[in-house]
Amino acid sequence: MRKARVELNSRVPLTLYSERCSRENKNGSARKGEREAQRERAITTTTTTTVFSSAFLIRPRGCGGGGGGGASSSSKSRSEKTTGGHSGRRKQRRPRAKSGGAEERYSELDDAKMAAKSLSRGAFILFEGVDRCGKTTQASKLVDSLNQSGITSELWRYPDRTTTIGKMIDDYLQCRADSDDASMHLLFAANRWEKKKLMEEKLKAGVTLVVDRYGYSGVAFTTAKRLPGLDQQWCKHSETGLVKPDCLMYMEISEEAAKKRGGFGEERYETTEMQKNVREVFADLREDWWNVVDADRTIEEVEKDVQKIAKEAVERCKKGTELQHFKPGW
Ligand code: FDM
Ligand code: MG
Repeated sequence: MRKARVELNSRVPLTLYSERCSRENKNGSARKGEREAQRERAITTTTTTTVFSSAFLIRPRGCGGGGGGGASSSSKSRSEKTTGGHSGRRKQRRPRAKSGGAEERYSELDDAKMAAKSLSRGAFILFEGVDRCGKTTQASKLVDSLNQSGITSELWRYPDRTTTIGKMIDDYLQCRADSDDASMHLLFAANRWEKKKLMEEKLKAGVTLVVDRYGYSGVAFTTAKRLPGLDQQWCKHSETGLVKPDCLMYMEISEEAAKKRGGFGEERYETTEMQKNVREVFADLREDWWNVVDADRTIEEVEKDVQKIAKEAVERCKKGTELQHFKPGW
């Protein structure tokens, strides 16, 4: 048991903890020894590493009285990591165990529950698709309906044309400026990187972010140019490390339905050829976990599906789940 803990929590100063425990037991505190065994049984019932380690981190307090010494900087940083920066709040709310094995066992289980709760956060819901698939309409409808039902949500869109980088992108898209294709791809990505920290903070604070386009558009549009060197792998690289969405709604619209929704605007990529290529790259990027929404239908029909999928994602994240990031090669 102790060996297993060492593997899972190698950054926690275990020597200190176990030395203290054995000292106490040697001093003839049989009751404390039994309490330890009970705690250990309670902890082994928790299955996830996160919950396990969070419960464990509180052990030095019960073990050595106060736990200040044991909770050195390394265990602190571990605690912050597993609780998404809410460790302070969790400490304050922790019910104090008075005495007796049973009560303390319950308090350990409370700790485990609280650890899971502290991972509770907002959901990152992403809309992707070709132009005129209705993602902007659906994204803003979703934010309204989530907020109305008490789920704090914000609508984000990429490119974010309000930042300095975003203004350069806007000039490029509106053909007021020209630039190298690789550098433009990196600017679109930089526009996401510059908001990564804020995005993480919002999600951890419980805000649900409904995002209109993200890195998938980044990869799809640059790859759609079919330029040597700017292949999918190269395009994905600049997204590695960014926050990965919890839920992706791919708004699938047929070419015929898209045509019926009016002509193209004046922006750089709004051409039949480009949109056709983008559609193909999106099909290639598609993964099993995506929600493919039939966007050929009426706004109301699509909205119904979107809301159901989104609310499930919100619930999942509310229960507690760690933020995901794009891994190398994805
Ligand atoms: N676009 C969007 C890119 O080329 N790369 C990106 O990373 C992103 C997010 O910008 F033509 C393109 C896609 C589209 C244009 O988007 C602006 P809107 O949603 O059509 O305004
Ligand atoms: Mg557009």
